[in-house]
Parts: sequence; structure tokens; C-alpha cells
Amino acid sequence: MSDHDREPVSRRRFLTGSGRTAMAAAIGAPIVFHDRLPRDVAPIGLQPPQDPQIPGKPGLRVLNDRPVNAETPAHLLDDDVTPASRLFVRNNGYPPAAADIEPAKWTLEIAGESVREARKFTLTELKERFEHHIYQLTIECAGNGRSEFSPPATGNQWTTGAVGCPRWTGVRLRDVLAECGVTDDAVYVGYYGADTHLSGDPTKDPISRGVPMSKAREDETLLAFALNGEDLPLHNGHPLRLVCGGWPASTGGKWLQKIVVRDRVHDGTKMTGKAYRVPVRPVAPGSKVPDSDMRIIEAMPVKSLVTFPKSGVVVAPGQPTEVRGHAWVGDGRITAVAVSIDFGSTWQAAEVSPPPNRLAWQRWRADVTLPQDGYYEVWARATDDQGRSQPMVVPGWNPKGYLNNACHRIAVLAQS
Ligand SMILES: Nc1nc2c(c(=O)[nH]1)N[C@H]1C(S)=C(S)[C@@H](COP(=O)(O)O)O[C@H]1N2
Ligand SMILES: [Mo]
Repeated sequence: MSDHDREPVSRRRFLTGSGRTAMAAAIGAPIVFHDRLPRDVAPIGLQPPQDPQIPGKPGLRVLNDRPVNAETPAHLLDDDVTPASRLFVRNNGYPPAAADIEPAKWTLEIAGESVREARKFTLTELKERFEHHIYQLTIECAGNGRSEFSPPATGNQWTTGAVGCPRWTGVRLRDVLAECGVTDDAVYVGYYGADTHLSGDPTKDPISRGVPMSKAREDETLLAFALNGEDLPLHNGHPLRLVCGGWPASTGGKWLQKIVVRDRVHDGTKMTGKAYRVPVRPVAPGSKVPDSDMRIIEAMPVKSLVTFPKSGVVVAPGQPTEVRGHAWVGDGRITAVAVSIDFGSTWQAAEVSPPPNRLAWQRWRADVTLPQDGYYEVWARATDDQGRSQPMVVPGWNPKGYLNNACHRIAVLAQS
């Protein structure tokens, strides 16, 4: 094979015949000496090359494309209700192909040791037989913020963007379980989805996690079929997923096909070992922790984001500048948010809105005045109803890099 053959096909085609006209259009100017451009050389263009993009999710930062994992830059999370186009994607395996998903034929099986009557519902039956509920629910990957741990933890190097809070429509898991009957020895539910293990082995699950019965039976725990009133995006679990607001988003099975009601803690893929677990007591960074000293992550910790302005903004000194964002905590409520413009020496209280419903993030805003020209950072710190606040520095190191809820910071330049 010659080097020439190794050139990407699209690029080769681009440079011949009408391709050159297309390239000139992409560059925004005629390529004066186009006829002298060697066949193997593509113009570098006037703009830096585009980062890879996921269809339907422009602006998300792609961490990995096989499987697709992408996070949302903080300034794109400014909406009160996260649009589908701005909801992060965390795939452990390969999602089912769009062409293979037929909502009209989709079924959900309820089974497991602790179900009285195992049965299957079509998606249509679920929608017709059970009451619909709409909640705005925060989902955050337990590994959000992993990139800041030292020594580093393996896995997707999420910064701050593996979180979102869209409005979900679905039926309550509790209602569906009640219809089948659950025995007294039920401890946990576990999910199975239609995605494929990275090895391609159909006998392996990419992920199969779950929650204790108490969480499974909450009002807000939904079998969701819509996001912001529309079908779920393919990457976020179309046509059906589980959503357990405020808990690690990994508890919400996408492309949901089966729920098992277990008489023990669910032991599916990524429930055991070190996956989605943290040490029961603090450990020195980099230490080896035996599996027996690890506990399952349940509610996510108190956290906040500055979603406006965008980091790097230039503002006028000596006058109020609005800053705002969201704050959330797994099972509780945010009672205060404070902001600092002097690296945490002094703090100013922000206004905090009530959540639209339980387990939804809360809007906060403040006006800050930067005293004179120069570089500043805006730091935000939330406190919850149990008096817990975010740490200023990265909290407890753990082997897999979970639960980093350190304060978010943005850079601001004041210039008159
Ligand atoms: N079937 C299935 N469900 C899944 C996953 C997956 O890979 N397959 N990833 C989980 C993880 S780790 C997270 S953080 C959330 C991400 O949800 P999102 O991609 O809709 O943002 O889905 C969870 N549910
Ligand atoms: Mo996750």
C-alpha cells in the first residue's frame, strides 16, 4: 500500500475537480494557485480545524468516540432546563443502531427473584396503562470532575460537563412494580439495556446497575420515554430509560429492556469491585484499596456551576456584572450559594431560587463588581440543607476518581 492510499478517502476526493471549488467555499476565498496544490496536500484553511462533533449535540466536547462520550462546556449549561442538544453522553458500550430501534415493538420485561409475577409490557402499554409524570431531574455522572484527581484515575477525563437537568416524562417505576407485585425480601432493582459490550460479546453487558428499593419507589424515579416533551435522543436512551434523580447517572439504564427485582444487592456489571464505589474511609492519594473497603455511591454530593458568563469574558470594572449558574445535591436541597472574586478570601451571598420540584437543580445569581482593571476569577460554592458545602480543593482521592465536587471557577478580565 502506498502512502497515498492511506490518505482518508474524503480528503482525496475533496482535492479533485469540483472538490476544489467546494474546498474554496469552505475556506471562504478562492484558492488562487489551486492547480499547483499537490494531490496529497490539503489546504490548512484559515480557521483551526473543527473539533469532532456529535450529530444533534453541537458544541459538546467529545472525550471519546468509540464509544461516544461527550461533556457540555459550562456556558452551554446556562438554560434553566437543559435542552436535549446540550445533555452530556456517557456510553459504556455501543448503543443500538437507530435503524434497529422500533418504539412500536419495544418491550420492557420485569423479572428477578423478588417479583411475584414476571411480565413484559410493550412501550405502548406502559404509556397507556400508567399515569404519566413530568419532573425536572438532575443527572450527573459519578466521574464528573475526574480530570482533577492526582494521581490521575483512569476513565473518561470529565471536567465539569457530565451533568444536566432536563425535564423527563415517564411512568413511575413504583407503579409498574406494584402491578407485577414485589415480595417482602426485595432489596434492589437492576437494569439491562439494549447496548452492546465493547468486545462485541452478546453474552456480556456493558453495564447493569441499579438502586435500592427505597430509591426505586420514590415518586421521581421514572421509566422515562420523553425529554423536554420529545422522544429521548438516541444517545440518551431512546426509546426508554430509567432516571433516578440526584444519584449517579449510571443508575439510570438507557435503551431499557429489563428490570430485575433482586433479593440481594444487584450484582450486575459495574455494580461490584471498585466500579461506582468509593473508600469507606479517607485513603492516601494513590493507595491500593481492597474491594472490601469500598462502598456503593448513593446520593451525589453538593455542587454548583457558573454557567454565565463564559470563562474568559471581558467586562467593565467598577460596575455590577451578573454571574449565575445552578447548584444541586443528590437527595436534598440547596440552601445557599456564595461567590468570591478574590480567590476565596471574602464571599458574597447569591440569590438562590427554589427547585421546580425535588431532585432538580436550583438557579442562583449574583452581581459582582470588579474593583479595577485586571484578571479575576469568580468562584462559586453551594451549601445544602444538611450544612454541607463544596470544598475549595479537590476532595478525597479515590481509586476511580468519583465525586469531585470542588468549587467551579471561571476567569474574568476587567478592562476599562
Ligand atoms: N444501557 C446503558 N445505560 C447507561 C449507560 C450505558 O452505557 N448503557 N451509561 C450510564 C452512565 S455511566 C451514565 S453517567 C448515564 C449517562 O446518561 P446520558 O448519556 O443520557 O447523559 O447513563 C447510564 N446508563
Ligand atoms: Mo457515569
